[in-house]
Parts: sequence; structure tokens; C-alpha cells
Amino acid sequence: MSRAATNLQIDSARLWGAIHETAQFGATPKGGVRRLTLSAEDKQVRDWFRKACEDAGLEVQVDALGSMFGLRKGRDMSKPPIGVGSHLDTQPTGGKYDGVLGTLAALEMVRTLNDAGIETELPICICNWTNEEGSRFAPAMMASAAYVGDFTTDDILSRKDAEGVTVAQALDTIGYRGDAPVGRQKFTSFVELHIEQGPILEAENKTIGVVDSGQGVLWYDGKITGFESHAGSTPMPLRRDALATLSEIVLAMESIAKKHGPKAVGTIGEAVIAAPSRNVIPGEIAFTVDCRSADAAIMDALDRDLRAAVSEIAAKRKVEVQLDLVWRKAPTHFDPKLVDAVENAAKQLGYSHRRITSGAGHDACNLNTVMPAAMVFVPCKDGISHNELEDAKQTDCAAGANVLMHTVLALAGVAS
Ligand code: HGY
Ligand code: MN
Ligand code: MN
Repeated sequence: MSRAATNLQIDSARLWGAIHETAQFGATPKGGVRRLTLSAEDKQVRDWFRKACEDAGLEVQVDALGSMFGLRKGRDMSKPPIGVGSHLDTQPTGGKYDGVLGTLAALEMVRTLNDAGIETELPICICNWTNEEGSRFAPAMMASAAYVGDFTTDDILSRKDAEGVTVAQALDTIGYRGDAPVGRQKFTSFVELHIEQGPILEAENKTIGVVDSGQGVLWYDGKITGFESHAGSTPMPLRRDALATLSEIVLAMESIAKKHGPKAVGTIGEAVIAAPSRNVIPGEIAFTVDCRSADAAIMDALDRDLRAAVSEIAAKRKVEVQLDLVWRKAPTHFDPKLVDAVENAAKQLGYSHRRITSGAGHDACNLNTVMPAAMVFVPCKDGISHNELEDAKQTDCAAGANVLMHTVLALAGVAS
């Protein structure tokens, strides 16, 4: 690799500026970002990203699920590009860095290569994957899951949010239902930069996480059917209280996850009482469950124990509980050669680093099922994410972007 390429560094101020410029789209009073997928705020950041890609000389295409691809030509266009990127949608109480760092670091890499006049052997394609968060529409990592064939495009287009709006309608509303079929854009391999969203790197004072694996995920939709009745005149032993039932299920989930820990977590993050009223005993509740483990056998044990607990609680309380598994993502083991390439880049750049498992899911976890993929982590403050307090250091973001860029240069090859 030429000396110019070997010593290449991204423009830290420009990357930091881009992160904070895009944080305005969906900015919340507490300093976070609320940019639900396919919302008006998501359209704003997508328009910003499209223009930035075009200004950087990239050929932009959008696929049928709204995923965006910016292609930078390489000397050998006969081979598929190296894919780099992440997502720009956020949680309802999201932060400035989750997904954004990886997508804008990919853009910053292109800007840096352009400034340095570097041509790569293989082309590079930077990506913004639709609906990585899975908050408005399930599942999470939705578009990359369709890309790898876990779901059909039509199935995903028909998915509805809590207001009954479909993915198709939401895409049409913001004008991002592209004409490229999902999966048309091929890649030789894919690399994603992301904040760790956990406490390890910061606690160990490490700059770079070389991600070699990721937890598997189980998502369930649940429905409890009890019996609405008068809060004042219904004796306690006669009640079929859906909320009291859910409360027991929540505590059961917590103890099951602890029983199988430390490599297991379980969360009930959504609960909606149908027709809530202060003086009516809740009769019907919809809820969701998220269980995870890096070990497939533990995932099976979580499923088994949760179902057993739910049936026991339902029988005891004489209510009906429906628990449907709506998404199962197996644990991820990233491509060893690509993981080594990330580690070599971190070493070559002199950053402290360690191997790490991702607790969160990412688009790279899906892509790894059909192509070699790997991830680069950087610390975030107190390991906090999916919270408006999410924060990271400019120096760490720049370090992560440099490792990402040098990993991609090693994979793509430098022509000149
Ligand atoms: O759920 C996840 O792990 C990701 O943040 N969407
Ligand atoms: Mn993310
Ligand atoms: Mn997230």
C-alpha cells in the first residue's frame, strides 16, 4: 500500500460536524434524537445523506425497502464493492451516535479518499439500511434481513406500525420506495463501525472493539386476555387481572434471564392496556418480549423456561396468554479473516483494542450470513445507548473511522 494510503487519517472535525449536523433531524429537548424509521425526520436525514453522497461523487441508488447505497468506483469494476455503513433511524429516545456514526464514518472515508486522490482496486459502496432499530416496524435490522432472504420484500412492505400504517405506505409518504429490487446491490464483504452500546471498552480503557461475535435474538408478541370488571365491586379472589398477570410474567422473565446469565438477557419493553381506565380491572394487554444470548443452547432454554412460566401464571390466574415467536436471529460469528483485518488495522494505527461480543444486533450480523462481514466498536459514555444521554468522544469516533477506513483499504486494495 502506498505511503500516502498507509498514513491516511480521516478528517475528525468534519466527521464530528456531520454527526452533530444530522442530530438536528429529530433533535429532542434532552439532547437526544427521535428519528423513527420512515418518519418525516428520517426523510430529512435521508435527503441530507443522499446529497452528501452525490456531492462526494457517489452514484446513489435506493432499493424497494428504502435502503440507500452510494457507489464509489474502483479500478476493477468487475468485482462487487466492499460494503460499509450502518443505519440512520433511531429509537424513540435515541442518541446521536447509534447507527449514525457507522454511516457517516463511511461517508467520511469516501471524502478522505477523494481528498487524497486515492483510487481503490475494488469499488466501495456506502450504505444506509432501512429500519435497523425495529421500533416502529418489527423486526429489527429489517431491511438487511430482507436483503439476506430472511423475509420477502412483500412481507416486509406489509408490516404495520401501531397506527396501522404499512411499511409500503410509509416509504411512499417520504418518497423512498426505490425501484432497485432488494438484493440487487452485491458486495464482496461488509464492514460496520458502531458504538459498543455497553460498558466494556470504556471500563477497560480500550479505544477499539474488534467484534468477533454477536448475541442471538428472540422476539415475541404477547397478548393477555383476562376480564374487565369494576375496580370497586370485584372481590380480589374473583379477578382475572391482565396487568397483574403481566407483572408476574415480567418478574419471571427477569429471574429466567438471571438464571441463565451472565450470557443471557430478557426484556419486556412494550405493554399496552386495551381501553385503560382507573376504575376498570385491565382485561386485555398486548406486550412484547426481547431475549438474547450469544449461546444458541441458552436461547433455547430461555424460550423453554419463558413458555413454561407463562403457562403456569396463566393457569393460576385463570387468564389466557398468547405468546408468539415473531423473530429468531441466531448468534453471529463474524468472518475470521475480516475480524483479523480489523484487528490488524487497529494494531497498525496503534490503538488499544480487544476482541468483543456485540450485545446489540446490527445489520452486519444479518449480512454475515451471506458474505464475510465484521464490525469495529468504539466506546460510548457509561455504556449508555437507546437513551437520549447517549454520548461518545470525538477522538474515539475518529479512531473508529480510521480503523474502518484502513480495514476497507486492506480489503479493497489501493490502485493509486
Ligand atoms: O435491537 C438491537 O439490538 C438494535 O439496536 N436494533
Ligand atoms: Mn444501531
Ligand atoms: Mn439501536
